[in-house]
Amino acid sequence: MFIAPLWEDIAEVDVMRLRFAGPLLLAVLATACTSDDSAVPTAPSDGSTGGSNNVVTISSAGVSPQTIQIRAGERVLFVNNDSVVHEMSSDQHPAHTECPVINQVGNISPGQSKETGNFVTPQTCTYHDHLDALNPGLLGTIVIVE
Ligand SMILES: [Cu+2]
Repeated sequence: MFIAPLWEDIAEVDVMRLRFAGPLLLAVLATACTSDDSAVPTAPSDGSTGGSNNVVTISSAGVSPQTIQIRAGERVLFVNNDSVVHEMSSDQHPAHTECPVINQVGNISPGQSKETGNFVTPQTCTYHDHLDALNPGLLGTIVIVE
């Protein structure tokens, strides 16, 4: 057997490499985990919904909650759990000019979720379902605070 000793040498070198590289790899991984953990609590600054709080659900009973408070720069996610299409639009009907970012939701199909644009100005915005504009259950209010 001529090749066997050579293979053994290579195997030994690999073991030596692992002995040196192993702890180094662990240290790198530990550092990466630490930096990931410190990034988690950082508040979003890009106009995100701010987590799962800014959600309005539409059902056959109407919108819930009917009044939601958010911070300036945030958006609202509308979730259509109803079995029919809705068209969430800013007041006043039919011009929809009070808070135009709400009009980005617009047509929303059953099972669909759609976001408003960013609410930048502290104010109170009201909206309705343009396809059912007289339905009081589908009237809602978004209060934007500083
Ligand atoms: Cu309308």
